[in-house]
Amino acid sequence: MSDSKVYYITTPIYYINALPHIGNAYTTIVADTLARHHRARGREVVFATGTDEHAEKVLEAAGREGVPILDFADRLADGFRAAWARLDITYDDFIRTSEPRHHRATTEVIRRMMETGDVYRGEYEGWYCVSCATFFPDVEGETPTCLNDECRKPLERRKEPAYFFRLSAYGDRLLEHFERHPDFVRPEFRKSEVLSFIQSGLRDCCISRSSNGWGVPFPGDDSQQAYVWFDALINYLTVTGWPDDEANYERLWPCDVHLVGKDILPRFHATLWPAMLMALGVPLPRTIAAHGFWLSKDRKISKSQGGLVSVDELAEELTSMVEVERDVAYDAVRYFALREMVFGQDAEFSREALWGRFNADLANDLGNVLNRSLPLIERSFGGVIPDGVLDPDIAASVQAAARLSTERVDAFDFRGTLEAIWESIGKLNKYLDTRAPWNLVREADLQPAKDCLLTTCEAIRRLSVLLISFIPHAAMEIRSQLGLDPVVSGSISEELAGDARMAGVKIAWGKPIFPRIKVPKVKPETSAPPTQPAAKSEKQAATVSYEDFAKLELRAGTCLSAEPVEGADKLYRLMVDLGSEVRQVVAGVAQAFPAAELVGKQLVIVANLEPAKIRGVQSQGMILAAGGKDPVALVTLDRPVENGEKVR
Ligand code: ME8
Repeated sequence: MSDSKVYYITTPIYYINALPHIGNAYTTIVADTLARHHRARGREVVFATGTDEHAEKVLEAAGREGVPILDFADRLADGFRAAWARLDITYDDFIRTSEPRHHRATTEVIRRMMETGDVYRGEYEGWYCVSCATFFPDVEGETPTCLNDECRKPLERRKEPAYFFRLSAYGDRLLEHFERHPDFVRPEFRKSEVLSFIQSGLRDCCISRSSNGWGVPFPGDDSQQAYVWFDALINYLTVTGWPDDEANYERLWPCDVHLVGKDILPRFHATLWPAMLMALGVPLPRTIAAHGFWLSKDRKISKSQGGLVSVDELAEELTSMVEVERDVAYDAVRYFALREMVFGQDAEFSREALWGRFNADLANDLGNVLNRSLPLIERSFGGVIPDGVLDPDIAASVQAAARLSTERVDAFDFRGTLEAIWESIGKLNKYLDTRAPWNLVREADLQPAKDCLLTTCEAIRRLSVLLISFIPHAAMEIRSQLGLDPVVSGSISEELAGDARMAGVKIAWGKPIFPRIKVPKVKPETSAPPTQPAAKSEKQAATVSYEDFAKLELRAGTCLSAEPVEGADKLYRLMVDLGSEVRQVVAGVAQAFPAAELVGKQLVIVANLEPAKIRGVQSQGMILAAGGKDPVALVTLDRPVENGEKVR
């Protein structure tokens, strides 16, 4: 990788026949993560995305709505921009193929290729899929369907004068390029499909069609316009300012990474596009990285197949399920997508898997590290991170996560990167379990508690630097809670070098960033008719069976913090450490006990109570107290036990 040149990264430009779904969003999230990560490594980055507007299906979609095509295109392009803004996608350029700069670049490409004889006039006769915007000259049969397995729509017969690109002349040069540049297509296993496509023999490619007024006019022939794929691929050059802005072109080109889905790799990005560049005498991009599909019940999620789900919908659902900031909900979807999919392979999408990751990785693993250390610093050290000595194992595990992050991001292994970071978070949680700083703060010698809390805060600071490319808003919130500037000022290596920087910092602990979500119960397929409820209700008298009692999960938990709930003078929001997790519990004991009396006490918690929102605050359990509605005494244990221990 050359470090002097700008790191130039692109997504496919998306068709605007519908707004983006999780599939388009995934490619864009990956590109954004790469862009953020490389910026965090101190490189200048140009990240481009945009919209592919000249497809026939776009014209058809506008026709169905009865809207002028330009208005339709403007609306949809704005829709894409707005969707990416909600996801905080940090693109530097948004290219629309209807823009004059793109028409200029496409026209110039064709003009130059006509000059060299790489583009010539002929006649196209064969089949065409409108939905995939693809010609299929070789298909047999009376009414064939599209060769793309995911599409299979009926093909249209076309016979028209057309211009061709001399693709057949480039097969050997393409194979040679693959041979010489092992990183040209990533991941490695995606290459074989491309090679067999090229080895099966390349035919010249029809690159024009009769003009319908919605496309790049063919230079010198008003009856024709550029074939949508031919013009779309050129967008990557348009962004550089080619052919007019030589300085910017030199700054950006060759592109470092074209990120694409596997559907548009073999035929288009790894064959047609490099051959076009060879014909122009322009160097090829360094890498084309192709990922697999998000599937829903084993079928590709796509605009034409349905089964669509948008990131907005998912984030919206999360915010309705739990008290979580909107930006953080979007981060949770980003996290899920990057963690769940092995880059290059297909992955099944399900809401249950998203919620599972939310609870296990974000609320539990990451959330617990914060929720178990920051309230303790607030309570025992006046909110100022104490000075101490760093634990070398924890420090080493964070450094290992940083090293692996860089290596794995470079290998497009985003899941592996997150696994490495989470391994370090797991170690930090275990460290807190064994050191139990909530007990150490009761000792006469506070130094071990100080060492532990400094180690934890320093590790979180460093991990926030690694996390910021993946879950930017949550990472910024973590940094704010740590009392740091949410924006990381230095590069990853600067931020991770040197000694601990957290001693003496005043933290700003607020509330959990990722509270656990209550996962909706799956409705049974068939529900039993409500017959004969009497037998049960008769038993509702004074006694309960042992089985019923045993359903209650009572556990010991130390109260880490107690804060008043705004607008409710009887309520506290407690953070309670249950050993493997920290719970937020709303308790109506504020008038009976000052907060200081609760903090540090080991209480008894009803741990399997259905979560509920009390005065808008999520409560994940209940503490036990005597005195009914007006509590007078807390149920505590007469000697300390491990947090999370069952109470019977
Ligand atoms: O093909 N899973 O645009 P497009 C994962 N305009 N990714 C998916 C996906 C899924 N189920 N569905 C779509 C085009 N994608 C052309 C591109 S580029 C010069 C022209 C993603 O709107 C994936 O990146 O059909 C795929 O390649 C892209 O969206 C296709 O988007």
